[in-house]
Amino acid sequence: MKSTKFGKIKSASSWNEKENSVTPEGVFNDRRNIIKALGLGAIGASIPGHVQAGLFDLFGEKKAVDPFVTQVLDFTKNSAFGLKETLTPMQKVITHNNFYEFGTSKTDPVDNAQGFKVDPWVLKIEGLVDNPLTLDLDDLTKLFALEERIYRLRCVEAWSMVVPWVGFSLASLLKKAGVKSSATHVAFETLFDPDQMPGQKSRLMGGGIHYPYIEGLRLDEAMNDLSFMAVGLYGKTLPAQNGAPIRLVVPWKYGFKSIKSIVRIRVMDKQPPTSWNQLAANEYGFYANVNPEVDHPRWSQATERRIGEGGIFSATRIATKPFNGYGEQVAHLYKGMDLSRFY
Ligand SMILES: Nc1nc2c(c(=O)[nH]1)N[C@H]1C(S)=C(S)[C@@H](COP(=O)(O)O)O[C@H]1N2
Ligand SMILES: [Mo]
Repeated sequence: MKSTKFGKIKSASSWNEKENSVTPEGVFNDRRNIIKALGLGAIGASIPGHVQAGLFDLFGEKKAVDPFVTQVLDFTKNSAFGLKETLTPMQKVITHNNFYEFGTSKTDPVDNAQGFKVDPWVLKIEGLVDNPLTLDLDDLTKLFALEERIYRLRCVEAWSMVVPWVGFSLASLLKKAGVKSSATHVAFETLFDPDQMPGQKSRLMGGGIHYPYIEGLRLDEAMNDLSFMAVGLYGKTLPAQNGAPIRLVVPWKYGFKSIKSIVRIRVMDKQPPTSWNQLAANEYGFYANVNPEVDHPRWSQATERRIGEGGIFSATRIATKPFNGYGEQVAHLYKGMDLSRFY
């Protein structure tokens, strides 16, 4: 077990370690977040050090059992996006990750992303829009009413989860920016900060991706009601390893489209290049719609491992559904397209 700012987390590399206390950066961030969560804001910044330490101690108990010491979000549950399936336990959602900026193994992100700084954050919405936007960290949770949506997440590696995200629709953000009529596509870019993201320093550790990580959608896909900007999960702000402070979630596409820690959204009039497609175009297409009938060149996509209860590698194998079960909402977007060619 390992103590992090998200609580006691079991990760492969720390199985043999005995409990250790949070890192100095973790303590610092926790204290700032607690002060923020209490609404003390600027007052918190001017509280003398020993008082802050006391405030922090007050939460010591909770910290041990609660995996997030970050902000609790205000949101409403959107029942239109509920699911009958069992939620993936939160400990799995926040410890089994793909975030190659922090390393390529599933536990690298939780091990290496602690202390990741999201404040200050700048997200720009630019390109073919009438009102380019520059949002700061506060804007991300305050500009739009937040809602919770439960979505399936299906990775191209044939595992899946069911996650309660908190956020707002991508369409509402694009509408605020005012998309020009000449626009056809939307591109997304992750933070580039090799000092914080060790995978961006080394080709090997970063999985060969040419950073910054970039992704894209066709404009009609981006405007579809399902396309979601997540700022939280399980009711609280996103842990770094899940893409803090803001990430895309496109539930009918393979997980690699759901780009994390976004700093730029650019509305364009052509299809943007995308990271995984640039790395291996024969394996990862621009569309990347979940499709049990189109196999990856190296494995079948007919079934998936639903990450669930039990040990860290345990899971049940289930059939993969076309468009990850969201065909009713999105199949019309691809009418007449050969989906084995546009994979
Ligand atoms: N910037 C960035 N975004 C990313 C990735 C990444 O490596 N870097 N991995 C993707 C992949 S392959 C998947 S499956 C999902 C995983 O999201 P999760 O870790 O929150 O489950 O994030 C996606 N977004
Ligand atoms: Mo993935």
